[in-house]
Amino acid sequence: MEDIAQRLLNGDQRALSRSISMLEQGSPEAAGVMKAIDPHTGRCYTVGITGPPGAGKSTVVDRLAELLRRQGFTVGIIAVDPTSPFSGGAFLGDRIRMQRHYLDPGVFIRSVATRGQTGGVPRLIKSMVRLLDAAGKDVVLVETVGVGQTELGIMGVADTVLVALMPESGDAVQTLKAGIMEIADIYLVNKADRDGAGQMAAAITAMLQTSSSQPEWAPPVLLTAALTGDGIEELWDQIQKHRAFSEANSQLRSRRERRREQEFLEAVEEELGKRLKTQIDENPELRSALEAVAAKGLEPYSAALDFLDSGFDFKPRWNPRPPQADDRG
Ligand SMILES: Nc1nc2c(ncn2[C@@H]2O[C@H](COP(=O)(O)OP(=O)(O)OP(=O)(O)O)[C@@H](O)[C@H]2O)c(=O)[nH]1
Ligand SMILES: [Mg+2]
Repeated sequence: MEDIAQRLLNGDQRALSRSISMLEQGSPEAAGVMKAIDPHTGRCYTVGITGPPGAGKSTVVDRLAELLRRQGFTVGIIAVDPTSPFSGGAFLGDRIRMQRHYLDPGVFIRSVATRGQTGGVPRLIKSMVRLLDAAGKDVVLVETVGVGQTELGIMGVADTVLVALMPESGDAVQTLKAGIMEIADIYLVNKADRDGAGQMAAAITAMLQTSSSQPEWAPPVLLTAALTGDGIEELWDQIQKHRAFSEANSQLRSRRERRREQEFLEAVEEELGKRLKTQIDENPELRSALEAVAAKGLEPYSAALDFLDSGFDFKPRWNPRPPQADDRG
């Protein structure tokens, strides 16, 4: 185990890939790797990008990666539930563009399917980012689709959060009001080569003026045309500005501290859930409680609370060992 962690720390991409797979599969060895690499993290900068389907998030990520590589930075890309182009579902042009990154050892691309995932996705992504960090990536870009509540959790992984919209995203702006505004550090209206981009930007700006979710940082609203690369340098400048801002007022530090706390709590919740499930078969107390609940001998909600208060032991019992003669007590 130290071996895979050590290879990862030396920048070995295969060790990185394997570690990520271990995390995804919830393999027990993953914890050992996470522990070994943790002291070597904290150097990379994480940028999240979210927004409605088809807004051009992947194209923006692709352009940012290109710009970062030109500046000599190494890049990690995590695409959560990608429909395009990482999964190959996109237009040929996008795939060809991304392929040049696949051939570049300075870019590590990984997609994560949330469906069928056993663990919590936000926790998984946070751990993944730390692996990329430990493997020496300078910048990690995390793309998630949507403007709903789940993305908010996923976006808790990022030091700077971008919300990408396009001229046709009128409905999405309504959704934004409902919550995503709290998390956006920078807005971009992509596909600025199309009609209506200016109006869209004006609508977002107007919406921002009526709120003060981030009193010290006024999120800029940028126009980009990722397909041609227009506005991408300005975007990177703004990301660096936001970074400088949040470093100066120690917002970055507190965000990262909250993120670690969050990851811990999410992992506890996940593990408890898993252990509870395995114990349904193995624990006689739990079984009899379930039977009583089913037979209406116990009311489910109050019984659940009583059950927890009774000091239920959540320790895993993978291989229950029969009592031995020398056991004490
Ligand atoms: N006209 C125009 N089209 C663009 C621009 N940026 C991206 N596109 C196109 O919009 C489509 C969607 O782009 P993606 O980058 O895949 O969008 P996405 O937001 O990642 O999409 P999902 O991951 O599926 O939600 C592709 O056909 C892109 O080529 C742009 O600046 N202008
Ligand atoms: Mg995409």
